[in-house]
Amino acid sequence: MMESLMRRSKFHVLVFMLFCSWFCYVTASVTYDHKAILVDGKRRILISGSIHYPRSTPQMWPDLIQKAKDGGIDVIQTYVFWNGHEPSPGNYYFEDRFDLVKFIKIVQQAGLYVNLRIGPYVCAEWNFGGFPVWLKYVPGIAFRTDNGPFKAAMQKFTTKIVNMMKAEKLFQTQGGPIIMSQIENEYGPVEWETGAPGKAYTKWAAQMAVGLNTGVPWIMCKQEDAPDPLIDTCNAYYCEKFTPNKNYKPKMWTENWTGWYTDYGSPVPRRPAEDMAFSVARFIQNGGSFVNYYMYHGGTNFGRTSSGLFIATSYEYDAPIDEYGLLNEPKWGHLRDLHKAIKQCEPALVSVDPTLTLLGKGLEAHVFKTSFGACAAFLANYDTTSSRTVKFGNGQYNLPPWSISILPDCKTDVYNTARVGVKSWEKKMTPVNSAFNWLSYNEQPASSSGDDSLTGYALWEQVNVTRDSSDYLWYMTDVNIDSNEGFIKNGQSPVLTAMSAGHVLHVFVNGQLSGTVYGGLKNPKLTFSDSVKLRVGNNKISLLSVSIGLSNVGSHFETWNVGVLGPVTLKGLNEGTRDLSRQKWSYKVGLKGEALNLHTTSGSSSVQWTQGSLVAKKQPLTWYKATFNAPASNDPLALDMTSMGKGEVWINGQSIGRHWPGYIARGSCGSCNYAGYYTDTKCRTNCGEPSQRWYHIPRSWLNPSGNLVVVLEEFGGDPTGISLVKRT
Ligand SMILES: *[C@@H]1O[C@H](CO)[C@@H](O)[C@H](O)[C@H]1NC(C)=O
Ligand SMILES: CC(=O)N[C@H]1CO[C@H](CO)[C@@H](O)[C@@H]1O
Repeated sequence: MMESLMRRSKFHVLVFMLFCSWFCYVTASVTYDHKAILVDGKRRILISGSIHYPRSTPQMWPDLIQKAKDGGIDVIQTYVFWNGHEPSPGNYYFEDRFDLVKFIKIVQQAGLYVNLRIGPYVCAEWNFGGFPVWLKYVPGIAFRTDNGPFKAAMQKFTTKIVNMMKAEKLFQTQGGPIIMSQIENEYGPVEWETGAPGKAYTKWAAQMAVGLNTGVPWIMCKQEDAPDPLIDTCNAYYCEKFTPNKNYKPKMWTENWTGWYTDYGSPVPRRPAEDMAFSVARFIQNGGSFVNYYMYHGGTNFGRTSSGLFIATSYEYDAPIDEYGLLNEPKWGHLRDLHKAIKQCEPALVSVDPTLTLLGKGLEAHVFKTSFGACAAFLANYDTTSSRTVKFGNGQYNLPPWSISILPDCKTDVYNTARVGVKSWEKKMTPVNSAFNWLSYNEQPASSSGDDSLTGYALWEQVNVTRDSSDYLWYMTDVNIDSNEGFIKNGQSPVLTAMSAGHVLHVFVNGQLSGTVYGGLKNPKLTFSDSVKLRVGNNKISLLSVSIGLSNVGSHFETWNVGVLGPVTLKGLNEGTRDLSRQKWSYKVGLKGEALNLHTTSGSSSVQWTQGSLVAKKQPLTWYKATFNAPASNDPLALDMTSMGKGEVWINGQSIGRHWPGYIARGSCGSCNYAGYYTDTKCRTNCGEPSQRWYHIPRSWLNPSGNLVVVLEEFGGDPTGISLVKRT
């Protein structure tokens, strides 16, 4: 008896294994049709959320992904960040925050799918749109068009990523979580501008991608002419009117903005949970089957990764999970409830196209009624101000303004997008430590000397010289003043004018700061023009030009310049105006403190720091350091930097990003009137306050005690105002 049972169960296992190796092999597939993406032959309504792996730490990933799963997310969408992975040609990096394979495996362990947007152009408010800076200096290159060197580099990197995913068996057809990949990114508008070479490039990119045989579909977002078999998808605040370019492709929304990014000097954008839910329900009721939240967790632009659009270090995006990994309520919960309601409708949604019935002016019913008895209905009220009661079937339904009710059985209203059943949480930042004991180190402004190695009789473009190895470039020159100069005799000062392509300029004359000017998001260009104190004999002019990352978007953004391109002139001399642009200039890349690695433990002990009452305050170009112990609780931590100007902050040698409060002009905040059409000039908060006050310190970067914090301050600030806070 025993024996025969065992034999029988062994036989079953064997049959099962045979069956599975045949059956599972045959069915592991991702395809699509006019309704939806089919996973293993089954149509799916998929809710996706963007989480960009380098914008959080590996220690945060499991929790973020679990919270996404609990919020009803099926798919995690991420870009692939080329410049993080290939810092110099052929030299690859896939560790720590750039451990892409680890990130995807964590998603897989949570039982979610991945939409991998390889790009490799990603935009994303990320430095240089994700392109490595060295790529710009490949001879004969032109980005994102029918150009040999560019296509070769793009193909090489895309192939590298695809092969890596294949080797780790991460595509769905190999048993992995990746159900879709993306090539290029929002190229449609660029193609339109580029013309024939743009069209040829689109074709090439699609063919190249398909040739990599990933076994899963490729998408192109914002690309109306995406060649078959690629799917064109929509990116916007609302996408319900979007139709794919072929009727056998599903209606998909790859970037649904949960908010917007923050830039220095602008208010912080917000998008209400109700409007977010409304837009998703509206897309689904119009036959949409894939929605992605951009962002589901925005995170942080650590280090120097934010782009030259004056993008702040925080990339919180008003996303359902906040920068610190905490739930942003009521948004997270309200969307979770929406996802539940949509999932209840899934059998009907994937089976038939909706029929539209008008129930009155601005009132619609979208009904998915199947032949097998499943029925789901969406009742919509587009009126932005008044509630309406509608008759539908045998029932009556009250619809608040600008809302959609979901009836998974065509009878019961289980969810309305404007009725929020979730409590909002008050987010608090509470100080946790007594004051830091700061030491300071003053960086002397660089000036020209006889042995400068970089010199020329011209003003050089900044990135050409720095290759973005630092935000800083010194432009240094000498000005000789004769004792006969009229301004000396009558006690006046000549006017120095320096024009720069961006982004910030500090002007030093004979070692003294004469002034600081900066551009902004709308116009990065700037001009310094002010009287300067010059003495008889030799004067040292030192211009410290500062970049805030490189542009990530715009027509041929790769050709946009940074730095002092001139002219640089001196007005008010006997000779009239002296043009300094073509005289001898010396260059120095980076700050002395950077070369000394002052942000690290070993580097910071290589110089003499000032302590006690002599610690510098309100002095430009100053480095500060202190040590602190980690607070015991597990609450997320941040530094309140309101008392400081601009610069960068490091914790135990790792950069938590550039700091810059960027005060917001009061006039730039509109009232929040989202109903109707959402635009990013409305719904902004924090007017009159800093764009960014708090800077996230990842817990995993801290030791229990003796943590080194180093601050580089350019403008001059008061370090005694810096405080460590916890987010609760
Ligand atoms: C770039 O830098 C080199 C020196 O490294 C210089 O010769 C050249 O003129 C610079 N070009 C521009 C456009 O600044
Ligand atoms: C055209 C446009 O505005 N595209 C933006 C969509 O949103 C992403 C994320 O914020 C940006 O990277 C794109 O530039």
